[in-house]
Amino acid sequence: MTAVVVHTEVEAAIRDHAPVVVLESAVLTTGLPDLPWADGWDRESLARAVPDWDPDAPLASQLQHRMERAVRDHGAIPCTTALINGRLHLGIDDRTAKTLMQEGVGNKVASTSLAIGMGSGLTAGTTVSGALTCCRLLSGRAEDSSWTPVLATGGIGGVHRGWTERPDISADLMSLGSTKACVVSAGSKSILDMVATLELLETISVPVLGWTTDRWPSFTSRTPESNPSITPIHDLQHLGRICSHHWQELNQSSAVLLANPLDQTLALDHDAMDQLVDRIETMATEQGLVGADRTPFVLGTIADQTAGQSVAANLALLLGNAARAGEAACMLAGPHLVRGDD
Ligand code: PSU
Ligand code: MN
Repeated sequence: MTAVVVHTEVEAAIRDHAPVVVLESAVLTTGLPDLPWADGWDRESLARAVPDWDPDAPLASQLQHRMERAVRDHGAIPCTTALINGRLHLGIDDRTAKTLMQEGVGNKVASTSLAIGMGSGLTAGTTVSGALTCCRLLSGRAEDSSWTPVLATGGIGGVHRGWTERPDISADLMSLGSTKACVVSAGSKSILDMVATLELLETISVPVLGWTTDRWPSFTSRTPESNPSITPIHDLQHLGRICSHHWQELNQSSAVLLANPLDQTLALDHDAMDQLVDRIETMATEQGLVGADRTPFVLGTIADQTAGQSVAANLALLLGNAARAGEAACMLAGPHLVRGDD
């Protein structure tokens, strides 16, 4: 049995130089519960954020279907990545997705832990760094070295608050510095040190672009004017030219990061969210929650305290990123990037 399983549709897409969007799956196993919309949560904000979402269907499973559909609706082939019983799947079918939701709950693998998970027969979702390892495997299979995948996530990992005491820096950053892929994200996790994260992205040579924005977005919160500035782009051709210069002419091996902000009318109040996250982080510390137990507690408590509004916003941004990634993948796979006219 091979340790890496490439879905036939994905294999064919790479052979044909077709657009592919790689999807991480840690959001499915650790970010959102695979349960229906909770009783006490606000159904109106859900209906506003994601029209025709079924509140009675399990969240994570429905999200996986909807993200794949958003990619397809925009002309690209989705490639959800996951570790299933120690085998790394690049592209999954419904049966594999079910195994992931049932047996992978609470588990995530990053570039650092993939080999350990494979050697131990683990079932887990992939983080951005884990999915970037998958991007590298896919690029290695393409005949044309200019074929580059696009990766969609909600928010990237980064530099954690308190890094001067303890250098907790997500492997996502190191992988972004060393993998050719265009990564679409709505900012970084709200529990991070945003300024330090942007500084480190600069250090590791990752160009950061903003889709119609010149500010790094604040994930599910409204973007304040004080956020770090980034380079705005307003059309896909501009993205295509920048990617072509970065990878083809300059032969750089880092990712290009495209920040795709959540529709600001759906975003939550920035200061209220910041204070809420601070309070919940303090609670987690007081309860001695560390490692794998901590994030589910923090995310679950934020969801309850906002009556599900944070979850509704999270779903909306994830689907928006999948759609934008689909468009970007089609642009990058296109035969003629317009060069030299910028
Ligand atoms: N953003 C969120 N929730 C998450 C993640 C991002 O709001 O759960 C996941 C992504 O998969 C990201 C990972 O790649 O967390 C980073 O985790 P770590 O800090 O352990 O590297
Ligand atoms: Mn971390």
